[in-house]
Amino acid sequence: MKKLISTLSAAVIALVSFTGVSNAADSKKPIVIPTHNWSSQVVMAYVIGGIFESMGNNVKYVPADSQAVYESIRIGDVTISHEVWESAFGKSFTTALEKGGILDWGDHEARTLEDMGYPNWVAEKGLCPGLPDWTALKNPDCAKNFVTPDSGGKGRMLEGPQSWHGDLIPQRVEALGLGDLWTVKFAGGADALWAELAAAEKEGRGTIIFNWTPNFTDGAGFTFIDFPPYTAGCRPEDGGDGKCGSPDGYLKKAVNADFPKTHPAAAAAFKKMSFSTSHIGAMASLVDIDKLSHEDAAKKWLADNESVWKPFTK
Ligand code: TMO
Repeated sequence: MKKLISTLSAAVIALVSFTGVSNAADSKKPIVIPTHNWSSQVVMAYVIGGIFESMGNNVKYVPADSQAVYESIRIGDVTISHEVWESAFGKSFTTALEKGGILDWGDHEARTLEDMGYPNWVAEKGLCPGLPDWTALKNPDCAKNFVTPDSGGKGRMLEGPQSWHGDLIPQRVEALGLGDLWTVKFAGGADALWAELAAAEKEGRGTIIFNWTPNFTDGAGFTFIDFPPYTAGCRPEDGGDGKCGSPDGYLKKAVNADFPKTHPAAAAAFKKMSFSTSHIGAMASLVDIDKLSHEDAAKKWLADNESVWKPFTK
């Protein structure tokens, strides 16, 4: 019996040390979290950093390009990405995934849409009858209500920074035969999109901007244009003709392949993390409506939502 017990305990010790990954403490080396140039992403960076810190981890934040970050994760300069938006970054993410060194760490509950649209008062004022059907944009009487001093007499659409989608929207406008009536300008940053909404309303002119959901505008009367449906391969970068809108997209998480080994507890918590459309909309609202700093927004979100995030750490 004694022999059996000692054999058994030896086996248990061997098993524990062999599978010791789940027992090992997280490395004290900082988990590197990237920050990009839209509000929910930055707030969520601090939210997730705060969750990791509550588990005893060290974190570091680095500003990063939202396309190049997947290569940075792959080679280990950045540890995680917590908002991989399919339409904007799916291609860069998939390219890194195929090279190796980065892992798909699952989806948030929220689904995403990233596309051109307009505040509802544009439709209510009758500035472009037929919207949200994209074919309404073929009408010159619509386009003329969207002219700005810099648009050369065409209707203007305001795209986000070019780092998000390159020439996706100008290509689409051309592919759909709208190039004679519409021109696309790029905003320097997200704040310029929100400033454009306010300016257009004040001036009583139409406006079409790039926007996305989840965002603070979800409850605020914004409508996305219905372009021809997205299908796999429809974009020029995938060999298609570009005559398509954006996908009903995923919102993924990704990690450096070593993260589960160096920080097993944090990696397990991050795998469980899943935020909903309303969680992410609230993170953006705290900055874009309530005007808190990103850090303060994250602190407030964590304090108000312990029942959401504490279970991720268990
Ligand atoms: C990546 N974004 C949320 C700005 O569309």
